[in-house]
Amino acid sequence: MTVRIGVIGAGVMGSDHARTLQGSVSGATVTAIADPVQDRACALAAETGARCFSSAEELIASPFVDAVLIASNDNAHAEQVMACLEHGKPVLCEKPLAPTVRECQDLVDRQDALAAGIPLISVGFMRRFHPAYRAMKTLLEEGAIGQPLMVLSSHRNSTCPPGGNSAATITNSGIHEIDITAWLLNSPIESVSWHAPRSTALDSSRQDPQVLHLRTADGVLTAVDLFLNAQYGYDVRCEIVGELGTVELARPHLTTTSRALTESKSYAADWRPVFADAYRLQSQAWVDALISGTRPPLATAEEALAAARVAQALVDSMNSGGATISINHPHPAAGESFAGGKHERTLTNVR
Ligand code: ISE
Repeated sequence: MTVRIGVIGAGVMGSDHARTLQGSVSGATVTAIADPVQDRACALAAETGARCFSSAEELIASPFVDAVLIASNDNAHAEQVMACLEHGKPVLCEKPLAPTVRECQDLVDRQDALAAGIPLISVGFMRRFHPAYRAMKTLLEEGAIGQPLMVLSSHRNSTCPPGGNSAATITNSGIHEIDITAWLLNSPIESVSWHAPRSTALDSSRQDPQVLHLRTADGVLTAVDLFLNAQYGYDVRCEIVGELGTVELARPHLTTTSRALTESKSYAADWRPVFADAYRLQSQAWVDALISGTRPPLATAEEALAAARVAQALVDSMNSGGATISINHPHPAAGESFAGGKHERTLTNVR
């Protein structure tokens, strides 16, 4: 069986997903591309052997589309995912599922009301498929570094496109750190605070860098620096410090050059080369599940809702000068579905 996939969005990520699905994912074929900029949709469609649409709704309704991958602007996600639910089509939506808690909640509620058996919504928190993050999680679960105590992470883009603001830094980029932290530690984030150092003069649209503090239910404290105009390259770091040792993500260098008595390492310009395997493995896992009629092992709508609640709390902290904000997760939060683990401490116990 081959799953006929329609890709919404022919920009940077839509193009990357379409090429990966068409060229490197078995059991998948890209049959449709939609983008409001029709020329862009048609150019990508010609490259991948698909039809092009200017309307996402038409693509979702098309009889040539069995499943939909959404890589459009974040603000368009909720409406497009809702349309997939109404057409009963499985959808892999790029993170964030939607920028607001309200929209994520509406999607979770609608999916629940449809009671389709296997949930239709999967969310593209692709870091969960990155081999190095997976290896770190396995080492943690095996007790290699004892109980984790703190996590030190960095998320640096070389430059950031115009059009965002400080909140978008959290809902678009910080959301990865929110999801991967809860997933790695297998514990939901229960309180956060937001901090701002001096801001770079190179971007007047937002506070940059930002520092996020995330406290999980197990009492681990995570500090993340988010710097979207770091200039020197794309750089993601993560070190977990435990009672017996540490485990660290391998650095994302593409090459090391030795020359003239000097060793130098090159960075990627953006995340695509760094996470290429993760994107491919995630899409393959999704397609495999669609073919076998099983639950896709990707992030769920409920986990994306939990991440949106944490992002909202960080924005609230930002708007209140860095106050510590608690989060109540009415749904199972990221991490809990992986081991069904119970919280060791409630927030009131956190010192
Ligand atoms: C982008 O949308 C991504 O998803 C990248 O993984 C992330 O590193 C970047 O900051 C986001 O803008």
